[in-house]
Amino acid sequence: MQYKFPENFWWGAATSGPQSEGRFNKAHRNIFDYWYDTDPDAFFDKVGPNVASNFYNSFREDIDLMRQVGLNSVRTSIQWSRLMKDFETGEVDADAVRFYNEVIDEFIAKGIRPVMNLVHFDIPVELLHQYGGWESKKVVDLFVIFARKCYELFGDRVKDWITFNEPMVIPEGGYLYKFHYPLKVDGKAAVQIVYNINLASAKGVQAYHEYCEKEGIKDGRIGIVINLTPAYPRSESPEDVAAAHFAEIFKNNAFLDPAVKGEFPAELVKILTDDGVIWESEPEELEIIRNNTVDYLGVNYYHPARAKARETALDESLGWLPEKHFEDYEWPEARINPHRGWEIYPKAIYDIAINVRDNYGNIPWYISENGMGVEGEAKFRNADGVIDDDYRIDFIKEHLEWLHKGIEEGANCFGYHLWTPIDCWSWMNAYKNRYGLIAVDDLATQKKTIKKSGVWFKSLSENNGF
Ligand code: BGP
Repeated sequence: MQYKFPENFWWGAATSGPQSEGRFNKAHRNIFDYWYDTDPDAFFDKVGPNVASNFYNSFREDIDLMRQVGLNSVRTSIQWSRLMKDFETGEVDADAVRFYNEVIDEFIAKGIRPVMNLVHFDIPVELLHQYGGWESKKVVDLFVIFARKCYELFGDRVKDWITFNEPMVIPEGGYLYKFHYPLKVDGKAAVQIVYNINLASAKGVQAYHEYCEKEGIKDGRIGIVINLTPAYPRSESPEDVAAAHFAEIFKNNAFLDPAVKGEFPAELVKILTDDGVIWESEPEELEIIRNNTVDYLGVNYYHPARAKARETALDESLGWLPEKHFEDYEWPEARINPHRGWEIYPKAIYDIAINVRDNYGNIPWYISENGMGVEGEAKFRNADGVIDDDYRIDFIKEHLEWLHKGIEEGANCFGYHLWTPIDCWSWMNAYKNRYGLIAVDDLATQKKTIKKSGVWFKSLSENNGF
């Protein structure tokens, strides 16, 4: 064996409620449910979240498949729009409580550690329509009501919590680049949302620590999952380096720094102030952010960013955009995943490991998502009906080699989660790109088959390396 990982390493996979459960028996609609109901054409093949991978109905079989591919930990999310009957009073939906209780118990019975996330891009659509979603601090307070309920209901068994998955995607998708509902372009709102979500996450951390204190729970912890896209400059010229630096502090540090260090990067605050788009903040909120940093960190890593000094004019009519300070650069040597269009650059995982080691107090962290989306996977099915996805095995190995190097050099990384256990529904792309260790062979029948990578992942997990 060439690559051995630390003891008790998490070998797992991640999914989310909206992408796996299906909309069965839901108390409310989230923004994706609503978007699909009002504009199904926006989704690949017009496939929406109605069935997803049917986890609501087949969670026992699905969790058994997850056990069969060797997962010792799995992250999913509790849907706000399923759990809460009344967002203000905190009244919960009885069927949702039953469902999440049974899911959590089933994971534990199968020897899989459940990692529970609270927001995976999804908020109940009423909170968007009534209050303006994350633009509003009212929604921050309603989030705390939801978070508290989750801890109270499930915190006796769930010991690993996450406040938000990839919080930056919320302003990017919904308020800058129009790939998520509400499909706005409003840079100032996006910046306020960055702040409000940081505040919500800190309040969620605070509420969890209070809950543990009250219940005498000593082994619980709470973190945040951030999609880190290290930004590499086109050249060593000061202009390109400054552009990449801005991309880095806007895309990554705007969440990483408050979550881990309790403060926003001063340089970012200055630039946003100079640009006239700085968020509205109160001293007591900044105090909450300062005093409620996370216990651990999840890092989603798919691809790096590459930046150069801006050369082409921005469309002024769009108002302020972060791209004022950089321009995306297409590195000619980049290896691109042709299906998803994302660059494959495994070394960035090592760079992240060293950055967290040196600049973030070597906080405990894990890779909470990494993976390869492939279109038309059915063509790789062999005579036995199994998808021969050697490309996925190679992709994982390459990333693990760099992660291993980081760990050997002192990175405090305790696990690796693949996106995703079972092919699942993806936001706009629906079922176009498949990521799972387990295939959904047919969306209509929901027949599921372990892929070659699933068999390999089991040996990876059992051997604690490869
Ligand atoms: C991450 C999200 C996941 C998942 C994944 C794959 O950003 O946290 O929810 O969707 O990306 O991306 P996609 O489904 O867009 O191909």
